Amino acid sequence: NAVKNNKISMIGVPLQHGADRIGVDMGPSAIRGSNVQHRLEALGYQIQDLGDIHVNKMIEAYAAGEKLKHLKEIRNVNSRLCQVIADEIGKGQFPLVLGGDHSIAIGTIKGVLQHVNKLGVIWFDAHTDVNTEETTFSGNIHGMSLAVALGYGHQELVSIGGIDKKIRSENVVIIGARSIDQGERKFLKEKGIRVFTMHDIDRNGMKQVMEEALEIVTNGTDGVHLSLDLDGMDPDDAPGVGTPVSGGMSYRESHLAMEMLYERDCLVSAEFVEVNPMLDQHNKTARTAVELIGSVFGERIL
Ligand code: HAR
Ligand code: MN
Ligand code: MN
Ligand code: MN
Repeated sequence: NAVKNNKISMIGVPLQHGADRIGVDMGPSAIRGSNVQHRLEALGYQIQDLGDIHVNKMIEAYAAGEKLKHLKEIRNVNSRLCQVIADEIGKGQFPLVLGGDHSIAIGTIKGVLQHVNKLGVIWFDAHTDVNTEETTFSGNIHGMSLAVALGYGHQELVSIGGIDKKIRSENVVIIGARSIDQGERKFLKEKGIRVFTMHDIDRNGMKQVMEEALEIVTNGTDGVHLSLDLDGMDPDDAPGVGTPVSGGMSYRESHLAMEMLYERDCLVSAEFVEVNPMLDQHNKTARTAVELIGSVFGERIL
């Protein structure tokens, strides 16, 4: 746990095979370059930077007729990530994962599940990432990672870290959603997943949304994972993302969410994904990611 345990292992995952826009593989470098380590050390944490998980840099065109793009490489990277996460938690470290496209949530969550049986998940995102082989229009695996963590999708992905290791729909909340595919709507409804859309945030405010969200993810669980896709934020505040959607969470709303998460003291792991420096403006999105990381680990204005 981030507060009782002040030891953090930082793991970069320069994966871009799960998304269509190139450049998200440079996310970990951009976040490190924005002084994430010093920021956390100033808060009293001991940081071990484990470097990057190996990713094959060659992006060959996916085979014609292959529905899930780059399935093999994404499976390999996530299997390695799963093992590293499990090892670090086993040593008593708090894993902080830097992406990379959002398909890396598969490896992170599967790794945490090796130690935490009942895991709550906060999925901060403009999208809901619950497509499967059957419903995906794009074939991009970053749009499927939450479904896989719940146990649905391609067997090559669902089996990473063990097919029995999965999260439960009643322990998941999605915050900030505003772009949901037709097949995803059906999935979310069928599984009864609680989605706090931008409408809910506009109407009730982030404070109330987070109070409800924290109640859901901590109820009957042994810990909570934060999976934060930077495209959950408004593109004005986080322009360096591959699939921006207007009308997102503001800088202040996002910070409030992080601060409330810290106060609740429930996190066992966290990941910050989809930072694409090639699409960014003066590294703004990476710097924003680092500021959110500061807040979720206890940084305060006064
Ligand atoms: N739902 C769309 C798809 O499956 C878009 C996925 C969006 N990309 C992400 N994930 N950044 O949150 O392709
Ligand atoms: Mn996402
Ligand atoms: Mn997204
Ligand atoms: Mn704005």
